[in-house]
Amino acid sequence: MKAEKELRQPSPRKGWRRRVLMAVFAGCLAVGLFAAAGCQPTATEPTDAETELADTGTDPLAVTDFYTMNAGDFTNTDGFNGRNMNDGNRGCTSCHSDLWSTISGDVAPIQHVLASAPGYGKSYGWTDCTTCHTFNAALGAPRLDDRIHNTHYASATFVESEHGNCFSCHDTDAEGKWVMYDEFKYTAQASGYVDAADAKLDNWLRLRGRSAHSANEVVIESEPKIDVELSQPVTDEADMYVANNYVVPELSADTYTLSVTGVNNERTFTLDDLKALPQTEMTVTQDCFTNANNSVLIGNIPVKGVLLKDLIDACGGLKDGMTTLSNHGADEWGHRNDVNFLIEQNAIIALEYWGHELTVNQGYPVTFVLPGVSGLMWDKWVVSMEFTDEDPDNNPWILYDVVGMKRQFQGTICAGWLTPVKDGTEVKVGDAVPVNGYAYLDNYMGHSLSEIAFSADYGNTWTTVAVPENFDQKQWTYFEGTWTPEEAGTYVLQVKAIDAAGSEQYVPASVIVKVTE
Ligand SMILES: Nc1nc2c(c(=O)[nH]1)N[C@H]1C(S)=C(S)[C@@H](COP(=O)(O)O)O[C@H]1N2
Ligand SMILES: [Mo]
Repeated sequence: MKAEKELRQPSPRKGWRRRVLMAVFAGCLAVGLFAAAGCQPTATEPTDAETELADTGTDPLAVTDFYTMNAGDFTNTDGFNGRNMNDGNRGCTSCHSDLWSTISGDVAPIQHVLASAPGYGKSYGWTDCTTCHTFNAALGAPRLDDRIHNTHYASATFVESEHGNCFSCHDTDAEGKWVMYDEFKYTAQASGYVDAADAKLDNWLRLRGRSAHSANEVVIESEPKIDVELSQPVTDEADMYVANNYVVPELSADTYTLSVTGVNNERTFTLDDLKALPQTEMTVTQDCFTNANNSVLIGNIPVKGVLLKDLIDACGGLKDGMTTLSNHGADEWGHRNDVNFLIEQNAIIALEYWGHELTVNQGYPVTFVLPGVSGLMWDKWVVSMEFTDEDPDNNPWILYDVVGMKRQFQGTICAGWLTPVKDGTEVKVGDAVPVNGYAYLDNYMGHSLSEIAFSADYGNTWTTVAVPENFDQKQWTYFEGTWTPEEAGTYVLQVKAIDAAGSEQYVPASVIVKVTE
């Protein structure tokens, strides 16, 4: 079995003083009041806790300086990009090489749900934080906007050495609204015009001696020469994410039991009892509900275990009138769902992933796998399953319809670039540049992935590839092939997932590629 990836350990690693400071600071964060008694700074200097939080963490900060214009991932011209855009000094990852190092250091006041370093060679960015940190509700992370502003403006590194300011992290759009630079840089507006693909604009710029089609030298290419094959490969286990909402329980095979009630013969299964039931194998994609567009909280897993239908049979069938299944995990996470829906989706009580017993983080010894539905409903460490006559529609964990998903729940309809994996990748003009990535759509309520679409003109035109009818909709669809750029310059390549039922991923996944002669 492969070693598990780097995981966040909740155990403190620093001295007592730091822990006390952290606890005080975390308490302040929790109530959101710096003026609360005991939290009020006693001097105009930042407190020790604030300075430590803002200036250290464990992330080796990249040295940036807002005063030193830097074209960053865009073509280095001494015009729009070099003198005005300043991409190299803007956005989270211009200073924090990977927000995973930031949150997995002491900067995280409590254990994060996201418990693994990003797989696939990617890094976590701003959108990986906002998926949870904009819930503003009990089920979710606290609001972070004020806190992030405070920690940056209390940091001598940010303010004094790096000359950081509002525009380090933000931009303003054509309506004058504040937006996040990290997202804005992929939009047509960042090019200096609202519609970068307008042919008149191309001419206007050329008449002024510009080589490219937009003010920021991004090449606007309709129908890019992207040539890809589609497949449904299994994910390398080392790339798979871990999400633990509560405290991880350590269950032992010797004492583990699964109690099943609401069936004709109520039973308490040991792990050996479960292994003795008929075993089924399937490959199925797990995505976190909060997977940000272009992110890594997704993977295609070979699963082995007992189908829900076979478990019910082994218990002599459901008692009359039972409509709903409530799962309970040993950590108190769990869900209630319509039994017929679960059976239709091929729900399976998993004992193995990737041909081995589950690891603790995968839910050892037993995870309830719900194919076609976001990972939050794949209850890990399941210790009891109760069939009841509750109204299955009165479900606090409603299945969201993927049409009109909030951006926080992009995971239900999502695509991402795995190659090129990072912005600013440099390639040569005329070369067949390797591209690959995934598209995925939660497969229920009639939704299925019909097409994957690519654009290199800020979404003005899309080149679509149809997903073959015989593909398994409960697995991701992987695209792999080449893109051949015919002109030097910077490109913003975009990909999005399209739903047969008419919806689509509305924030496409983008990657910036520099093409040189
Ligand atoms: N018991 C339990 N099950 C759980 C969770 C949890 O915190 N506790 N997290 C859920 C979420 S939000 C996701 S995305 C998946 C993550 O599974 P993984 O860590 O095996 O990738 O487990 C789900 N099942
Ligand atoms: Mo999740």
